[in-house]
Amino acid sequence: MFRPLLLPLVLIAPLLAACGESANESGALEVRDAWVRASATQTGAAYLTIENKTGDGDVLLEARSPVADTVEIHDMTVEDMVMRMRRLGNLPVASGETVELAPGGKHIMLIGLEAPLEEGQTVPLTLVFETAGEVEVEAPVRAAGHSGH
Ligand SMILES: [Cu+2]
Repeated sequence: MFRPLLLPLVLIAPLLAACGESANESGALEVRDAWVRASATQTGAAYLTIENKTGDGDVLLEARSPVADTVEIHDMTVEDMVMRMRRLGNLPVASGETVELAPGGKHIMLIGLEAPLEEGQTVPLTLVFETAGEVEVEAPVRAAGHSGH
């Protein structure tokens, strides 16, 4: 009874894969408005907006930057009036979703800075997505008090 089911599945699988590819061509995964908070300490934070117009879900797996030893994806929450940061293993960006990394919330943590980050500098960031692959952005350094646009 089960054997006849195997053949149709084998035929359908390549068709599904082809659908996924064409959906990717209809839109892009866009990373925009990247900026890095000025820092005179060993750590810094980067903020940006990810918009997924590909028609498929994607996942931010990791981030890299030559200015820091370690780069992590963090989320910040307030518990009992205390700001707490926690590391996220990854950051899913569903189809059609726009995820904003902004002060007080999700951010890219730059740990072990080679040098202070001063206004006027630009920091290269590489974001590695499961499907879109590596996306590179140049993030200007802005004053510590900057809160967005
Ligand atoms: Cu953090």
